[in-house]
Amino acid sequence: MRQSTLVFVFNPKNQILLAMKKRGFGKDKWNGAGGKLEPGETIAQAASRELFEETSVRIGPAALESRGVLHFHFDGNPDWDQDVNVFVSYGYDGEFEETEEMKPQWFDIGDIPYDAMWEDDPYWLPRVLEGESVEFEFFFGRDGHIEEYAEVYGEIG
Ligand code: 6OG
Repeated sequence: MRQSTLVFVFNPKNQILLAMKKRGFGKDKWNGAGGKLEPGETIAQAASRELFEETSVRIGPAALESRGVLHFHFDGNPDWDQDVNVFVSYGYDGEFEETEEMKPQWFDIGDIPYDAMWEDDPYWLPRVLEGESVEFEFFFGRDGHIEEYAEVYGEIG
């Protein structure tokens, strides 16, 4: 399946960096930064590059902590299917900036805007915030809502 990345950065005030996607897939939703791999990149390199391109925050690949993977399937749109590799980081360089694609903003951990995020996020993001690694499978129906989901148990890379 197509590999993609998703990065959540935290600041010393224990706030989480989310970005409003201004165009394309996931438009008008708050999410971490991330996107598809380019040829020759490792998953962590792609996560680091996408974070910089979308928010101007620089975090090297080695400083990103892997927190598991989400397998997404879209009924009727198989080219959207993707494995989203989740990372967190508690340190960063620079200041975030709005870019053409994303409008970044810090949120208090207790104030995460789940109503304006992907419908799967409440299933796994709270667990990642607790320090866990997660692996889930989500099946989205043609109406854009979750039809079925399952946690995948086993070794998580
Ligand atoms: P581009 O295809 O625009 O990157 N992504 C999802 N994130 C969450 N939280 N839930 C989903 O449920 C997602 N599906 C994809 C991966 C798309 C970005 O959106 C993430 C990428 O960071 C369906 O390059």
